[in-house]
This record gives sequence, structure tokens and C-alpha cells, in this order.
Amino acid sequence: MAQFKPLVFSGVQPTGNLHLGNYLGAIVKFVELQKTHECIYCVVDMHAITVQQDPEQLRSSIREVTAAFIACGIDPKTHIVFNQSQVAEHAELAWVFNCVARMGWLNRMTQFKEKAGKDRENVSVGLFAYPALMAADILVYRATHVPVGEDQKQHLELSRDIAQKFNNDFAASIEKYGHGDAFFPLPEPLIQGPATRVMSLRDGTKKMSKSDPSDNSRLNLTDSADTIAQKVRKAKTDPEALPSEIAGLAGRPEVDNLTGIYAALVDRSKEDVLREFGGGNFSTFKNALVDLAVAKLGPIGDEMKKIASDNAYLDSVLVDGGNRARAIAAPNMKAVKDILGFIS
Ligand code: AQP
Repeated sequence: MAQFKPLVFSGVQPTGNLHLGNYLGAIVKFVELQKTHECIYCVVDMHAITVQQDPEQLRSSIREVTAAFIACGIDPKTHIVFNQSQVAEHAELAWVFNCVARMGWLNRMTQFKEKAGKDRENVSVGLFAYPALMAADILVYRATHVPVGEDQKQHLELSRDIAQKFNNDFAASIEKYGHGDAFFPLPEPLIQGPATRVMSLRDGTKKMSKSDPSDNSRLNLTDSADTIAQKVRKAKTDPEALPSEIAGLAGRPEVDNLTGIYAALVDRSKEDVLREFGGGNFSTFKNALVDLAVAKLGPIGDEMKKIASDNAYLDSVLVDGGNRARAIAAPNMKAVKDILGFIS
């Protein structure tokens, strides 16, 4: 397999309040990777319209995610921050990938099954084809590493399958691009740490999600200290004490979830956290979790609110990032067209 320059790509949908799951599962890692890699972070607005969006709300959510990126510590000068729809090459390559991916592959995607539910006939074609667009988002930059939450693992595997099939199908015309037999890298998912799948505070078997109708199910990045305290204190637990060892978390999803959240926020292992709090009652642990969550999320929320009031600044970040992203995507797309046999 050819060598590719390490490049990180990931995206977040502008579909509502960013929450602790987005933060711990993805954004914390985005920030960390900036130290070692070139990074491209995208507000994936074209993914957002796979379900109906109010245009004014969408505009404001795009800016809100951008503000969240910056407030969490992403540097849009050193790295690239932009919204997907500015770079037409995402959609162009997605069409090519719609023709590479097989129906059977997409039919297996569990996120589509969950989101479509019983209403399969009425959901958009875009919701079904979403993983092909996601593959294009990554591969249009020939990105090699993709930090995501656990829920995106299957989509990442599909991106690798698409890259591999494209490389195989067009091997003969790929050779001249100087990467041996591969035009696209097989992107590596980066899914690590104690909170790769943060669960709802109300039901430890359900993912914490922007679209959960109960706001008490999640901690939003913009929640006030009082709201954080209220939500953590109301978070579902069970009548047993906290266990002292990991084995004691089995069959206790809510307790497991709160332990994982604490561990990720304080940057320690779950084992370590249980060693400290095991055997104690939940109110002590929850009080410590409130203090920790307020200390971590409070400054981010404050900074987000400050930046979010400056639309001109946020839009200038996105336009500048879009121009720099396009400069990478355009030659890659031109090469793809040539590989396919298109004349341009
Ligand atoms: N609960 C979670 N735990 C860990 N990681 C999570 N991510 C999302 N939820 C969790 C990760 O956050 C990144 C951005 O997600 P997204 O906005 O692109 O889409 P999503 O996964 O569909 O997010 P939601 O909150 O669940 O939105 P809705 O409710 O609209 O479906 C991704 O890396 C994701 O893995």
C-alpha cells in the first residue's frame, strides 16, 4: 500500500445543541490531534439536510458549531475549519462513491435503520446515501486519520471499503499518480478513551444525542452551572453503591456511563475513578461530577457565547477555511475525474 501524508479529517453536524457526547467522543480528540497532525475540521451542513432543517436555524447552528470548535481550543489559523457546502468537491466525489458503494453495503448501516425506523419509505434518499458522502468528506482530502465516537465506526469501515474498491477498480489508471496501486488511503478510525460512547443521562442504554426530546438526557456545552448540577443530580442510577472494580459495572449501564464521563473529564481511567469512589454513595460521586463538569464545560460555554455573538468573525473563519480546503480538494477531484475517464 502506498504511503500517504498523515492528515486528520472529521466533521460535526450542525443539527442542534452540541453535547458532552460530541465533546468527549470527538472534539476533545480534535483538539489533541492538532499538536501532532495537520487537521481539517468540518461543519457538515450537507449531512444536516438529510433530515428537514429550518434555513435560519441551520445558519445559526453552523455558526454555533464553529464557535464550539474555537471555544474548545481548535485553532482555525493553523488548521482548517469550514462548512462542507462551500467545497463542491464533497458532493462531486460523493456521486462517484454512490456509484462505487454497493446497495448491500449501505443496507447494513445500523444508523440508517435507527434513524429511518418504521418510516423507511418516507425518509430522504440522502439519509440512505449519507455514508457515501461521509466517505467523500474524508477521501476528497485523502485524509488518513478520522477521530470519531464509537457510533461512527461502521461508517468509517464503509469508507475504507469504498476507498479499497475504487483503488481496485481503477488500479490501471491510478498508477500514473505515483502512489503505486492506491489513489485513496484507507482511513483509520481513532476511537479511544473511556467515553467513546456517552449514553443518555436518563437511560444508560441509549446514546446521548442532540435529537433526544428530553433535554435532561444530555449535558449541552452551553448549559449553565445550575443546569449542569440539576441534570447530573437527576441522572438515573440504581440502588447499589458504586463498585470498586470494573467488573462491578456489568449490567449497570447508567453507573458505567457516569464513571466513564468522570474518567474522560478528569483524564484518568475508569479503574482509577472506581478506586477513589467505589463503595461510596452516589451523592458524593455526583457532587464531584458536578464540580468537574462545571469546571470543564463552564469556560467552554462562556467562550462559545462570546464568540457566537460575532457572526462576521465566524463567517470569515469559515470562508477562509473553505478556500484552503478547496485548494486541497480540487486537484484530488481533478485526478479522480481523469482516473474515471472524464474529460475536463
Ligand atoms: N453520545 C456520543 N458519545 C460519543 N461520541 C458521540 N458523537 C455523537 N454522539 C456521541 C460523536 O460526535 C461527532 C459528531 O456527531 P454528529 O453531530 O456528526 O452526529 P451524530 O453522531 O448523529 O450526533 P447526535 O448527537 O447523535 O445527533 P442526532 O441526534 O442528530 O443523531 C461524531 O464523531 C460522533 O461519533
